[in-house]
Amino acid sequence: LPRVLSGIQPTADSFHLGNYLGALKQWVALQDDHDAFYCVVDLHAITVEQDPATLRRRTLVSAAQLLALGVDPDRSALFVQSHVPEHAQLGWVLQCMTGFGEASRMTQFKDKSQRQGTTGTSVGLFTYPVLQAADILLYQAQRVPVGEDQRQHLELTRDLATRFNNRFGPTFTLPEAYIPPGAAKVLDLQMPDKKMSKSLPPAGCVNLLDDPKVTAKKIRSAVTDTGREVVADPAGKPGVTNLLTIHAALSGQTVPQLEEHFAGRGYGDLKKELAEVVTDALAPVQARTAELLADTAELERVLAAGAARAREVAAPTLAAVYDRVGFLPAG
Ligand code: AQP
Repeated sequence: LPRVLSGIQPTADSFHLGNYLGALKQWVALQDDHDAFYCVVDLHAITVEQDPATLRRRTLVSAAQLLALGVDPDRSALFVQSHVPEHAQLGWVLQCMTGFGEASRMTQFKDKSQRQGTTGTSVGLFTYPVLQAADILLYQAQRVPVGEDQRQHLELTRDLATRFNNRFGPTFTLPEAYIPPGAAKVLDLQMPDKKMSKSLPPAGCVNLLDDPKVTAKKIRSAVTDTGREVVADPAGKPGVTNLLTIHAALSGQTVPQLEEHFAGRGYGDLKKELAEVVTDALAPVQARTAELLADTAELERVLAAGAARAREVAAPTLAAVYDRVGFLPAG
């Protein structure tokens, strides 16, 4: 089976619709015909300042949501990144092969460091994409399901793999980004020129664990565009197009079908129906997440088994890397 790997940061109390439709939905689908490795990337989470108790809680909440969304631990290894020390170990080797200028060109770093300011920006935030490359290359993953915003990091990963292979001999599989055609970039409901993100004000971001009333209010208040017709037009009507894209991704209908369905009706109808579609889709996810968090024993068992399985694959990759770069065997 082809191998797939992806990760998500435990940096919020809930994932949002962008995370789900851009990435996590594909995580679930790919399990059917892939050997899947999925991780909660807590090492990445400390690239910005964290509160220890909050990080611990969010790591569990993240794992619970992944299971509730349909990640199946019998078919996929679900684990916490810090439980597999090979990530940090390979990360260091790859950092030593990354150019300073090359890392400086990453747009996510430019955006995030601007928000943090120079004193708040850690070196870890700068080398984040290199650790992400290590996450992927350790597992010899062929596919990486991510949203559009991750395309540049995937390119860096491929460049580093190629560089290593050319210099030390074939070691890493070259991975490809697996970006969904429909909802690769879910937009913020208040600022539909930006991707939905937990770092923007909460009104524009629909969280999977939001109360249904809160979700309905966020959707009702979504910024729409001038005009009245419910039609997709990414340049002229980004807000309405975004609502249609979310609807289509969750309801399984196509955007043209939805345009026909809403013909002669206004934005208010679209928002009302979308709120129902979203809250109906999220209700079982919320219930299952709560159940898993009420007694975390099962969750902890799943994560321990996932880490053991991950190490079976990660350890031989790291051993080959250490050997090829010239580290003396430990004996
Ligand atoms: N708006 C989005 N549309 C589509 N996909 C998205 N992803 C994130 N936002 C969108 C995808 O979600 C996965 C998890 O990414 P992450 O753990 O790196 O989270 P993030 O990108 O940090 O999420 P945010 O909310 O955007 O956080 P900030 O504001 O801190 O940058 C990835 O596959 C990502 O593509």
